[in-house]
Amino acid sequence: MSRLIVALDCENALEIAKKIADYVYAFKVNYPLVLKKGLSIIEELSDISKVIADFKIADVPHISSQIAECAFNAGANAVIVHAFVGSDTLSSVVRLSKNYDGEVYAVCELSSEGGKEFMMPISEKLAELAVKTGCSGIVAPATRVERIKTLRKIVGNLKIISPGVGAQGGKALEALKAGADYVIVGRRIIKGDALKNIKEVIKEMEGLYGN
Ligand code: OMP
Repeated sequence: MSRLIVALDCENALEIAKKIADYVYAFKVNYPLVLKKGLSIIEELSDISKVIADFKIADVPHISSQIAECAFNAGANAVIVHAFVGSDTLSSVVRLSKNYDGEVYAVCELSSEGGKEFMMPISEKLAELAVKTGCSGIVAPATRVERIKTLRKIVGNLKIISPGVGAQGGKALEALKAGADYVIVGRRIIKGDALKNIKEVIKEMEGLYGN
């Protein structure tokens, strides 16, 4: 099974999704796409594959769960929430997700340089919170694979999804070897010939697939 989540951060998301669906575990949609195309894009993509709605939810509990509800009603299989908002918000989104058999991923440490400033010093605590509140998994940076190793020890068998591969400098194979279950890849695949690019990324991940 594929261990690739493709971030469809582009306007021709649907066209690309149709071309590469056979090679992905899930598609991830973010604000720019949904703000341009509307929530209906989640519904359209959900006919093709699993969809992770990356709204990086970070509000008070009753608003956060309403945001998640919109995503699940549109057909998303999972939502991404910021862990730093605390246990009440995480718990309210997890509770809501159960009505949809949906998954909740908590961001512990952003893959960007800024992720080192405030998040890295507390990301182990955030990972503990994700476990305590019943999240399905966490988001941890492929740009700093030693952090994936550390966070894996805390989250046990929760899923780790890991962005920052390709355009941000991270390597898919290294992130997976460090303990990520899935890597999230955007520009490295969606810019240019997506089918050719995804095959190249899969080649870079070879050795981890059982075939
Ligand atoms: P590329 O840099 O083009 O591969 O895109 C990365 C995708 O992963 C974007 O959709 C980001 O919003 C997302 N992302 C990060 O880049 N870093 C993080 O720490 C967390 C995420 C995320 O939650 O998906």
